[in-house]
Amino acid sequence: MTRIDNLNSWHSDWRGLRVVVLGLGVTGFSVADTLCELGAEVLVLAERAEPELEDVLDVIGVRHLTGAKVDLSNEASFPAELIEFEAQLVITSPGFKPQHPLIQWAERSGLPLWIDVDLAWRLRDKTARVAEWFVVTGTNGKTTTCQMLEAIFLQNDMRSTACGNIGKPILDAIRDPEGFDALVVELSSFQLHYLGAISPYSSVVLNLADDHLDWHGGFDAYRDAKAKIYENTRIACVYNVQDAATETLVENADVVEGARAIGFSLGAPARSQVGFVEDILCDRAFIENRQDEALEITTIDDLSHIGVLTPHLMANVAAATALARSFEVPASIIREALRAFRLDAHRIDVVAKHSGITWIDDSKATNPHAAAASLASFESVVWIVGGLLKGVDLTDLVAKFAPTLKAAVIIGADRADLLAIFAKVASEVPIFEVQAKSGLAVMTGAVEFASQLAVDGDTVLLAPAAASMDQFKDYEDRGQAFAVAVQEHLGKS
Ligand code: UMA
Repeated sequence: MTRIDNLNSWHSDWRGLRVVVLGLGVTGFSVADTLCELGAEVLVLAERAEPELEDVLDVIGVRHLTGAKVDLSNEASFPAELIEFEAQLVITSPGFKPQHPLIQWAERSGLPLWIDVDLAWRLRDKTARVAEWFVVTGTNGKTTTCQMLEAIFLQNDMRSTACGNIGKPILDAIRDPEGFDALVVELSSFQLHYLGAISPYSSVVLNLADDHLDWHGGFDAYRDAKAKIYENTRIACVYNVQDAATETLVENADVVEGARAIGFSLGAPARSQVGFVEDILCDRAFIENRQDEALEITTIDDLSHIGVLTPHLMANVAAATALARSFEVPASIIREALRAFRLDAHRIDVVAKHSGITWIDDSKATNPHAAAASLASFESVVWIVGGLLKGVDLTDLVAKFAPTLKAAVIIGADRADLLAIFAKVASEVPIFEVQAKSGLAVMTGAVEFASQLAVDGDTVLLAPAAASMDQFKDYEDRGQAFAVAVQEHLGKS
């Protein structure tokens, strides 16, 4: 047994442990800060860093080598300080690809390689109130599902927070002085790739489709990373009845004895499922007599205020409900929480309705799977599409929705790829290419084109099926620019 194997608690002796932390974004900072509090010796390495974070590290006395000060692009140029440090553990930020020279170096050196979630799991007993973990992944809908589950737990008078990939590093939640009853942990495929052993209360893979293939090096590696979420689950492995791949992952998982496989469905629930009987959401999983009965949770009417009630959103509601019911949250509480729930901006957000044309911002649709959910919801669409494609092929998506497309307005850095795809599988769809390079100008151009094509009854849909960082700060910035461009245009017209 090594020293690392014994470090299983906040109260273990972490003092003097030499840890290399990779990255200085929100994850790297939270890891370095936590380890510093525990008395470990920390060396942070990053190719770029916010000066403010570096300043804080200086104040707390954490060493860091970042930006132009280091060349991390190949092992020969690694700083001498890294080798002299004689690390005992490496904790990476999720953005580091498995092929990164530092990751390769850590693996070759036989060093334990963790992600922040591994550290958080070991430190979860910081306060007397030790939270149960509900872990959520999937290609799409993670954030919405996590937010719904958090809202349900809060309504149930539990201390709960959504954390992880959602934007709040999990170690920030772990270090909360009051502790939590439940952590709703959104995990990305990057985090799951590096994750070691945790044992969540319940877990879910919402859906599985192509995304981040360049990072993982292919679909199989991406799927295998997602599969890890079910490992060691104690109570319920929740899967998507409409997405057979997720059920297969459950079947192959090594879970704690007694853990159940629970399906969520858009259709009527079979035994051990949560689903919709016409317009009523029902539980046939966590009731005594599930052979013959179903428990009403809520109705479509109660959900209609949330926004455009796409099948995708209904699936998120069913998944969050299944997770909450696995913790025995009463139906009436779930219903109340969902009645009060509101979606974040940029998720199938109706920006304007004017002259019979509906303008919709779904900037959050950063991959084809999310864009498909959006496109399927409307009959005649002028589609604003494009951005950074991340190695994902949009051919199937374009081919599938070509019949409902009035036109496509192409934005983003990877426009040439998209133009070729449209020429190949949707040559009848009129195409417009926006040449502007970044920011509002891109959306002003896109909206200008779209407005010339859309007529009464059409939807102009920003659902780019691609990441935003080529032309915008992030997907929120992209959605915001769209909304501003639409308002400016309508102000003029
Ligand atoms: N870095 C390098 N070299 C690399 C990669 C990163 O030096 O090859 C350094 C950067 O210079 C910077 C730091 O690492 O100093 C950034 O680390 P990071 O890219 O892992 O980002 P964080 O700021 O730590 O944010 C991460 C998640 N980002 C990614 O996975 C890319 C955030 O998810 C998450 O909210 C946060 O941790 C808290 O858990 C964002 C995301 O885009 C929102 N996630 C992807 C998605 O949802 O599709 C996976």
